[in-house]
Amino acid sequence: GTVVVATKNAGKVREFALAFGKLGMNVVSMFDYPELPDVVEDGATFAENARKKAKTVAEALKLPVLADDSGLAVAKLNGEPGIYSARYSGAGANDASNNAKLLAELAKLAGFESGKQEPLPDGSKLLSDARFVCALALYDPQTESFIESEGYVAGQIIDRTRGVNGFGYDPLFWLPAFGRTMAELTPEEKHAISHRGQALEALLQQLT
Ligand code: ITT
Ligand code: NA
Repeated sequence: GTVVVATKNAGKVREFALAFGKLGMNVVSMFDYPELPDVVEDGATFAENARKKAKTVAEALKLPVLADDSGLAVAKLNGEPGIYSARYSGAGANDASNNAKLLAELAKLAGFESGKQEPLPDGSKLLSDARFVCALALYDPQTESFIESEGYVAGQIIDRTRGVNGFGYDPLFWLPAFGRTMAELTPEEKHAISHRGQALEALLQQLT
């Protein structure tokens, strides 16, 4: 079968295609429906935004639709950028400008640090605890009902980008258990531990 995912994020599309491909399903995204307008993400939470994206697109297509709202919460930034992760660096934001903004915000705090953090072997330093959050919502317009889930992964923000896999903040997201950033994991490794992988597993549990 086919799963419609209400996203215009190519990184998310790749990850859902990998996951659903293993289940023998293929994924279509908003790249396949260019005529549909963008959904305004004005919710106060990841879950609210995911529900709005899923319901809006599902009602337009008259098909069940899955949506993902996700982001990065950085402890030393009081949980920012959070639900504003995609637009952290302002108008025209992209992954590179958002990563630069994150390092700039953490650099502002560096003067207050005691310097107790030992550098890693390559000289890099870990700047803050952080976690990725993913809220999924599947809306069925026929039954007018949602199935929802959330997933999380804990890590730390490293002071320089490492790795080329994944997308978004992955090159700055250090996983102590791997000794690598999320962008240094293979797609399979990322899916096995990521916020999105966890959320998808929880969603599938509810469907079976
Ligand atoms: P859609 O709303 O069209 O799905 P989007 O990119 O605007 O695409 P979000 O509003 O959910 O999606 O914003 C999520 C942002 O959080 C995304 O742009 C990334 O910067 C970041 N993010 C989410 N998941 C991530 C992941 O697995 N790895 C790295 N960064 C991630
Ligand atoms: Na969002």
